Amino acid sequence: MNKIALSIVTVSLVIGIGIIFLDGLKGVETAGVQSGQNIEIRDGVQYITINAKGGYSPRVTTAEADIPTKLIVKTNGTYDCSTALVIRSIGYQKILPQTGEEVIDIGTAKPGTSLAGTCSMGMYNFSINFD
Ligand SMILES: [Cu+2]
Repeated sequence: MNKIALSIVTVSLVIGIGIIFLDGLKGVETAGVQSGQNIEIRDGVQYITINAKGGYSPRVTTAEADIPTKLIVKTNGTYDCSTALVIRSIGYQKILPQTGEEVIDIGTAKPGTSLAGTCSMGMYNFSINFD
């Protein structure tokens, strides 16, 4: 890597960390969204919506088991690392667009199981418990 590329990377990292820090502070206010408001069942498919910005919201969702389920992860001007989404149990890892909706098929969960999502650094997380 040449010096210019290296300094671009360094500057990007510094800006990135600053934004992550600021968004992390904002995330504290938005983390209180209640579970249950983010689930919709349409044509036999359960859709669970998670907002990704300065962390994931809601942090904990209780959803229905035994029904085909899709996770919708929404970003909206998200410049922090919550765009780097990892759902280890299904082998999912992707950098989401800064604004958009990512639909992830998570299959049909068994009762009593849960699914955990994190940012790639493990700093932010959310979980979905299936009843
Ligand atoms: Cu992170």
